[in-house]
Amino acid sequence: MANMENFLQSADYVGVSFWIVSVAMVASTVFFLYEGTHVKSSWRISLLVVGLVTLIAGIHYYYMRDYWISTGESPIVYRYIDWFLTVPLQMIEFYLILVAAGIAVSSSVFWRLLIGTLIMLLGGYAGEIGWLSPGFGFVIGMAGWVIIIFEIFRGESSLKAKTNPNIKKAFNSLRLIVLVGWAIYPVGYIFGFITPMLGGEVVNINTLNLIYNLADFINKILFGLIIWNLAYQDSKI
Ligand SMILES: *C/C=C(C)/C=C/C=C(C)/C=C/C1=C(C)CCCC1(C)C
Repeated sequence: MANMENFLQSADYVGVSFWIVSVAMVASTVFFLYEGTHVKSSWRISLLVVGLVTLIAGIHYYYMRDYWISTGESPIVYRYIDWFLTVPLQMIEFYLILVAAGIAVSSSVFWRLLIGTLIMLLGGYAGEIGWLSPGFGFVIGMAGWVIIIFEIFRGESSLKAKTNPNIKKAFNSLRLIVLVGWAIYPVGYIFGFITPMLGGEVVNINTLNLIYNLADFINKILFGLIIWNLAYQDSKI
């Protein structure tokens, strides 16, 4: 008999979700990089950045998928290395779309977004690998997210974005991603770590990974499509 446990099984629905997302990341990378050559030159760097985000995620998903299929464990290290690279790139994107529209913003906008991101991810990582209790890691992670939300809803970038109607629209969609799309991650964490512990059970890695995979699909590919649409509309005229 062949060594079947190294291959995807039909009953492994979390494995199937890893598989689908890994392929979707590769396909969207090709799409974003290709489309980047067709938009107005001021938008090219923005599309390159979203293509890099899905490229980095795609590489990590191939490893996460194999790790999951052959061990049945949560690929925590791969997942967080991916997030530590891709979330800052997405934060740069907020800055880039303002710059692409010719709006001057100070670089402190980017630094505030980066600091919020690092606090958010370090809190989550420490909670997941057991450096901190899952509950305490969660509280730190939430604090980082609040810093980001504050900057894009009330900070300098939000005030500057209001000055251009096109950018205002895009900024509103990106805000929705960060507020609603990103909310899927802490929900995954709660279902994976907090609720099982309240019931005295171990971590629920199936639900955790399924929700994270769905969240990455939405927040990387949909995020990229919003930027692509903005670039596309702006290049037509
Ligand atoms: C491409 C990857 C993205 C956009 C990842 C985003 C991750 C988050 C928004 C994670 C958030 C978390 C909290 C707000 C609380 C603590 C646990 C985390 C790290 C899952």
